[in-house]
Amino acid sequence: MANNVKVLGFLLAFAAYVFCQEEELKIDVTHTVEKCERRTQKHDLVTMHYVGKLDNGTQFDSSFERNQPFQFQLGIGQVIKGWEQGLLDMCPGEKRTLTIPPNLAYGDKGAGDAIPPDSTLIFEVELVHTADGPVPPNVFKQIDVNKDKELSHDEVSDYLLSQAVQHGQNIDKDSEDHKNVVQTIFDHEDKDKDGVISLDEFSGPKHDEL
Ligand SMILES: *[C@@H]1O[C@H](CO)[C@@H](O)[C@H](O)[C@H]1NC(C)=O
Ligand SMILES: [Ca+2]
Ligand SMILES: [Ca+2]
Repeated sequence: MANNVKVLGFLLAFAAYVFCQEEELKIDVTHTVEKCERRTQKHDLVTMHYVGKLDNGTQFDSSFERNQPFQFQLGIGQVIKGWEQGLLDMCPGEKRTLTIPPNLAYGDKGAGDAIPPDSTLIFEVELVHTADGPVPPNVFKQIDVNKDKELSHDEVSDYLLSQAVQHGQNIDKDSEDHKNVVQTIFDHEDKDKDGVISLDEFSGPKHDEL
């Protein structure tokens, strides 16, 4: 019985995964500008106005109503994936309608009372301003001391110890606590369980250009 439930759970998760993969972001440019000073790129600080709606037309958020545009940095996970992808290569003054499937928005959890689970979101966005933002540190590169583009147990362990020292803490490298922390990181990050964390697997700050 318990096994059947497990198998069923797995099949459902797999089906949801396959289904989600098929859903893509839709970008409609609704207003273009003739003279574009600069197009948005990863790590830009962008200022924008937006109206957010559910796909049945119910509005759940609007920066116009607050009378204040929203500012954030692209490419560092501050906003939903649909925004990260849908606001690139955009000119100040340009307007777009983004139709964002749940897997690129708030997924099967939804958000607060306003956004139910599995909601497709429609955002009407207008880029007000864009400017260079700070490039975040490449943590992967910092950890990968021997530069083989993989993180070993020792490299992760040494990195954590060096971070602790920088924060004025002294951790015993052979303590159970420290070993558990390293193991937890590998449980989470080493997806294919080959004992090293590859650049693809690594979920922390990294750049493609290594
Ligand atoms: C749209 O969906 C939301 C959330 O399910 C619901 O609260 C709202 O009443 C719906 N609006 C319309 C116009 O059907
Ligand atoms: Ca390495
Ligand atoms: Ca791996």
